[in-house]
Amino acid sequence: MMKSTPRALLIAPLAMALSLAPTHAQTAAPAAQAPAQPLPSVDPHANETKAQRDARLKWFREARFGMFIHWGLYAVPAGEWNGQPVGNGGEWIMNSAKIPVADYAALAPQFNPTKFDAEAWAQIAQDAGMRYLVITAKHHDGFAMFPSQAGGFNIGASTPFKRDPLAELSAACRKRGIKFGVYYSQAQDWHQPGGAAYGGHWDKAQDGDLHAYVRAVAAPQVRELLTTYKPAVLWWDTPVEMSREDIQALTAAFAQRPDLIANNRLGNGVKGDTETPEQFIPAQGFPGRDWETCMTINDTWGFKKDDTNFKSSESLTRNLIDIASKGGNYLLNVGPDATGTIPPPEAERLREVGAWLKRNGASIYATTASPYKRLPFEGRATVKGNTLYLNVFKWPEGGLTLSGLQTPVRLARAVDNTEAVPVRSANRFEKLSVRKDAAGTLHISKPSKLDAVSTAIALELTGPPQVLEPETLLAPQPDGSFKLGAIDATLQGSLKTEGGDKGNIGFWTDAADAVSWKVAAPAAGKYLVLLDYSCEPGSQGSTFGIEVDGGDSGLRGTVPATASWSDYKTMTLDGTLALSAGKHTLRLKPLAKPGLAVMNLRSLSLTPQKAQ
Ligand code: H79
Repeated sequence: MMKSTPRALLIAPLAMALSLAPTHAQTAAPAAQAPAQPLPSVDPHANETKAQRDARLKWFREARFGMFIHWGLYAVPAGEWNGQPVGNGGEWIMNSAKIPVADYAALAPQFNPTKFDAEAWAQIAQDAGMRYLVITAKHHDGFAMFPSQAGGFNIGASTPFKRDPLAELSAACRKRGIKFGVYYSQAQDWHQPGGAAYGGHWDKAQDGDLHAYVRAVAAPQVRELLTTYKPAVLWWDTPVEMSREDIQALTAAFAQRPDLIANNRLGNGVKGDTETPEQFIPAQGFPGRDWETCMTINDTWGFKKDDTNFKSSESLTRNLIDIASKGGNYLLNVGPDATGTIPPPEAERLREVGAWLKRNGASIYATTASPYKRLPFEGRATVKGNTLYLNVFKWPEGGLTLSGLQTPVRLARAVDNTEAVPVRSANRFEKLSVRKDAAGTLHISKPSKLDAVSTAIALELTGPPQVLEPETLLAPQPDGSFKLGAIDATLQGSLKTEGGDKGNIGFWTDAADAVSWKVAAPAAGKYLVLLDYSCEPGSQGSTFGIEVDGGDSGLRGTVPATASWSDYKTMTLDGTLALSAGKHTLRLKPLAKPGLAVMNLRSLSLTPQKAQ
């Protein structure tokens, strides 16, 4: 299932496993050539100024919440083939069940989603508080959800449904001020000859040249999409083996949409506008980059009739708050069925998120990332101008406190208290008291009504929030042991954390990347070192060492395999780590990486050894 796949490592193995024509690496390079001139960038936005970029991305940065829609022919089998449930996402069924091209194409005449109502879908998005929408114009199965001149396998030519969902939906969005976007799978296409396929082609009808496919189908379809539906977002996916010429062909029509926002999945090193963490929330965001977490509402993107593992509206809302606090957007998916209906349990959860946003949206929309890495309560912070918003998931028993805020508080108020203050207007709100103690810590009074999902509070300051957060210096737990987790780690290189407080450090595909923590040892002592880690079979055997304050401690480890990237085990290193009293920097540094990645690391624990 998608849930237990090595999220941190999805894209790399995908690129490696695709069966394609020989790559440049496999072609013998001519010897003794003059060094190649760096080629001009193929990124259409490479030359814009910061001001131009800020203007282009303004709406996206303010939007914070969007609807992803995966809708296509795969809604017909709905996760089942020949009466058997098929694993993986519903939109992957053709590949997962290795369905022959002709058999899959035979689904098209059965696809007649007469209940499709673009107005109703756009209304669901609007009621959820979503400010943009991205729909699959063509997924990996190669079926275009719009009548296309550039490929015969599409909703206009191949189905009894004689309508154009993209035209209807883009119009319904425009009416409501919702930005309209399209997803387009530019490399994988399991129907057209030459299209790429994860794991290789399984039907001769798929064979052909990828670059010819891009020229004949993908690039012309992208042009059709940009000129006909005038999308604000273009969402590429699974880039593989895209040559410079492919990229140029695919982006040739960008000139028609100068304000287009395109993600980082085009290929050939094009960075695009947005980072796209899939199915996870990066623990520390992507400082300096715009980003968007895309996530399923259950465990599939495309409709599966048996998947009822819906996330609660509480966790969806808190995900949105978490993402906003890290400066990102939440692109939350729905998977409409073959009749054209968004499953009612999905619509219902979106309505509930929307109800919370209606009351507390000021703490989300048009905000920027939290100035805090950690808060002393379960919750998150965001910033808008001179206002610091706190979203408190669980009101602390001992009252709400906040340290490190240097900017004076002018006024503290509840963001939502429509019940406590019946006549609500711009200048009617519930005021909260703020007391500053001798240590400079703020104590904020409790609003009369707490929200079960998250209580939003606004601290209006005399200027933009200045925060002096004490460096994350980890103190021992009551039993004398130290727990060094992902959220407190300092990451070097391209390492990323995911999953918040209980998260892990992943994407460890470069052995030059290291991770460190700062600890404060109350007294000199010796510690056993334990790792909470995972490592998929095939990637085991990486070795690493532990440094203390830049010096080699002599401690070494070798990573054994666990069942999968999501199966965590504990390993104890041979020997002990000696720490003198005081502050130290501990660094875990790979020495060799024979496989794809070093490991996923949840935490390092130091357990004190009794003096002999
Ligand atoms: O459209 C959604 C996914 O279908 C698509 N991106 C999101 C937005 C996506 N395509 N590929 N991937 C994500 C990553 C690859 C996942 C894989 Fe697998 C893991 C390919 C093989 C193992 C999932 C599990 C698909 C097949 C088995």
